[in-house]
Amino acid sequence: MDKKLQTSMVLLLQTFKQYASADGNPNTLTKNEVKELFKTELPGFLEGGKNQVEVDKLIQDLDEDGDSEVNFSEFMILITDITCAFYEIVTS
Ligand SMILES: [Ca+2]
Repeated sequence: MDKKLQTSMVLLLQTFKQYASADGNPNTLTKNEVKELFKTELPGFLEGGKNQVEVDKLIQDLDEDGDSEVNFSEFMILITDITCAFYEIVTS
């Protein structure tokens, strides 16, 4: 399979856009959109977004510009962190 990285990048973009478009600003994720994304795309992570306190804390940590929503750059930081954590597990 060629172009795995390119395919992954397009999927990241499409996934972000899909959830960000649900509500309000189509370029940012609200708390509810973050919860939906976790529940569907990362089940098992933060118990699928069920723990509101953890979701709130995560958004607070991610939200570098302080607007209470998660933009694409902030989303990518999260994905990078999670992917690096997986890498540690897989290679240890
Ligand atoms: Ca939105």
